[in-house]
Amino acid sequence: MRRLSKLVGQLSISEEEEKPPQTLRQDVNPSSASSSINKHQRTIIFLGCGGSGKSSIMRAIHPIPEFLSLKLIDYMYENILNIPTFILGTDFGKELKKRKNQEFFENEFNHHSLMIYMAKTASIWDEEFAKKIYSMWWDPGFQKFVFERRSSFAYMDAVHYFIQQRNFKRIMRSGFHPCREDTFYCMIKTTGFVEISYRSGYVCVDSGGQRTERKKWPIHLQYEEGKVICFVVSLSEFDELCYEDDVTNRYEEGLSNWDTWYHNELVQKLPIYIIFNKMDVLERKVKNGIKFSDYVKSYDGDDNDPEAISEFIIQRYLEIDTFFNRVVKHFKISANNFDQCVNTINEIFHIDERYFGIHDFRRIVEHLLVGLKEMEQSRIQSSH
Ligand SMILES: Nc1nc2c(ncn2[C@@H]2O[C@H](COP(=O)(O)OP(=O)(O)OP(=O)(O)O)[C@@H](O)[C@H]2O)c(=O)[nH]1
Ligand SMILES: [Mg+2]
Repeated sequence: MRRLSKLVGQLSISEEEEKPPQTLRQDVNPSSASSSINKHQRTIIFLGCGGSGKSSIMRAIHPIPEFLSLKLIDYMYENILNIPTFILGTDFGKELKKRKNQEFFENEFNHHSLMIYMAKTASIWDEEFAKKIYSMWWDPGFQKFVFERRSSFAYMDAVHYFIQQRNFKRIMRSGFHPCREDTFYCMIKTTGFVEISYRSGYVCVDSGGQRTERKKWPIHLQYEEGKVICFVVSLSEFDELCYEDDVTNRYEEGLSNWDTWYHNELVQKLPIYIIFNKMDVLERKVKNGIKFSDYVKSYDGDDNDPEAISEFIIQRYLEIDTFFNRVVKHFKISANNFDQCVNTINEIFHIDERYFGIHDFRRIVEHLLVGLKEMEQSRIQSSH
């Protein structure tokens, strides 16, 4: 039997809750941010929208120690319950009440009994409740309902892992110790910044990617020698809505966020890398028959070809960089492939060591190019 501290709502670790595990969150104030970076160290600042996989990449290269991973167990429970709680507590719940029970659940559930069970979880998660939740998640009617409305729910990637029978059974067992995969999939929205020392002299800084968190990004974007930016982009978010407003398509949000920060003058001073993440999730969605072109109307390629779709997305991002060619390199990965993450981060640090001497020279050339472009534009305008 487990007691949960908090069930409903978003999974950010906030100040009001118990002190978060040390390495999961670290707020940095503007004055201390740049001074915390040693002059001779190499630093990657991870930026990107919420859910793109920044923290997952950090966990892949720097596993959470066991004593901290135990603190994530409650969040795993929350990941499993978040969608049912959301469904029953919002207009979806009202919609369900109107529908005949059979249209929603094919098993023995009904809305009323589920509400009672959900209310019970506010304090206790026992064997009986775990069984109910498991069979609810695997009820074909419930699965269909969630699938149809998947664009409204965050947590899908985490839930997909936690409700698999072999994982669910382990998690429910008393004395459960999370393995590396469990902590990888556990979704906790990052607030503030999390700094890890990857190797001696090599630091990675994770940031929160939700809209409110992005306002804090400039804290870490002051120019420093040895600092680079790594944008993380999800390749699989095209059929999802932003958690922030439940309206904006996340693919659109991702592109416009990239466009905005690419042109930000702080970002312009730093070398940029892009990691296109969640290739495995994109492949799974394509396999499940979800059509990219239903969501991105400008795509006229093959909806059954994840490679073609990912290349299309990558080109949309890189075309914003056509003029300046500021993106040093881009990568396509699945963060659940830990070796791939380690190789990618090593490569960024390695390239960057070679690249450094010429970065300042590039910046001078870029300024000259901007000047030339503006002169050319004003010449064209005056000749009309
Ligand atoms: N299958 C799969 N899941 C992934 C991958 N990358 C991330 N995830 C899952 O996606 C969810 C969100 O990932 P996070 O790393 O928390 O996203 P984030 O960018 O840190 O989000 P914020 O902290 O809100 O800015 C987690 O449940 C991860 O386990 C991936 O490549 N494949
Ligand atoms: Mg995060």
